[in-house]
Amino acid sequence: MNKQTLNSQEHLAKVQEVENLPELSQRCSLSPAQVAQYHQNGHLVVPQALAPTDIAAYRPFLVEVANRELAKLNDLERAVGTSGSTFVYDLREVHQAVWRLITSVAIAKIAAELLKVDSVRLLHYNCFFKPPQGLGTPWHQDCLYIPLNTDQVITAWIPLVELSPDMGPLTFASGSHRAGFLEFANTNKYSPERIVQMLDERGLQLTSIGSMAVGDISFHSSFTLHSAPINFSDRMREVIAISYYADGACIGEPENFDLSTPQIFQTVKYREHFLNQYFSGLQPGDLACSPTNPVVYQKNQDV
Ligand SMILES: O=C(O)CCC(=O)C(=O)O
Repeated sequence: MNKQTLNSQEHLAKVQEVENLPELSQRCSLSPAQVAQYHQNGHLVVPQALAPTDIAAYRPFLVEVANRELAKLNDLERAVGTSGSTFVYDLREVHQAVWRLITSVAIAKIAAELLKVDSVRLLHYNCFFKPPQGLGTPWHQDCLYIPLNTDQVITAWIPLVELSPDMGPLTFASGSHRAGFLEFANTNKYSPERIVQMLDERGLQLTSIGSMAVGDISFHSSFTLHSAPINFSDRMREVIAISYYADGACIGEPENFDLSTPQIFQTVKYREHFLNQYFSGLQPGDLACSPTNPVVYQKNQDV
């Protein structure tokens, strides 16, 4: 919704549309087995975490905002479906409909329960709109670009359309979240085949999400190594991702990265971008709290 190009009546109608959006219903109670599975593997699909009708109601706004932001990326970034160097979405200027979704208790509560914490903050959100024949997403760990001193960061990966296995589903190295920083993550030093071999040598099994229905949400830890293959289908893989962190986490010390590869250099730049834009003025050891990163779930309390 571009406010500048709307007359006041059109603008009012749009505002009304946002106001009429449903409150996302909480429909999910995690079992102890699901929480244990998340901790074992570092990832978990929660079936029907949201009502498909809720996703359908929010989708037009999410797609409109995503398309506007994706148009600003370069061709390579658009082919992958996201940017590895700047925010595609920026929490400092968020469309109202998107804000309602990304701060919704329905998703944040699941994130908190999987992290086994009482309270989570919004870290950031992103879009992963991989076009037909769009390129694969390289193997990476999110923790390398997140400037926090905690492993209690989790991402909710939310398809806006039904996903089939040929649409470039996320692929995880199950259990890799327990292996710390992996030297072959976020680097183009190794071919995908070599990485698969190295994972095999470490006994880490690959798990592809496969199909997902609208309403299913995949959660992964920031330390879990993951990638996605090419979108072989003729449909756009429309996904948005919301990341949360345990309230109380602090700004971390920068890692001592080997900056000899362009990809890791890009990761370091992205980390700096993150720090400057969202946690501006904060130093390592400071509590990671800022107006752009509010508490979105607090146990036994309405936020
Ligand atoms: O959707 C993708 O291809 C990558 C998603 C991702 O890296 C993430 O959600 O952390």
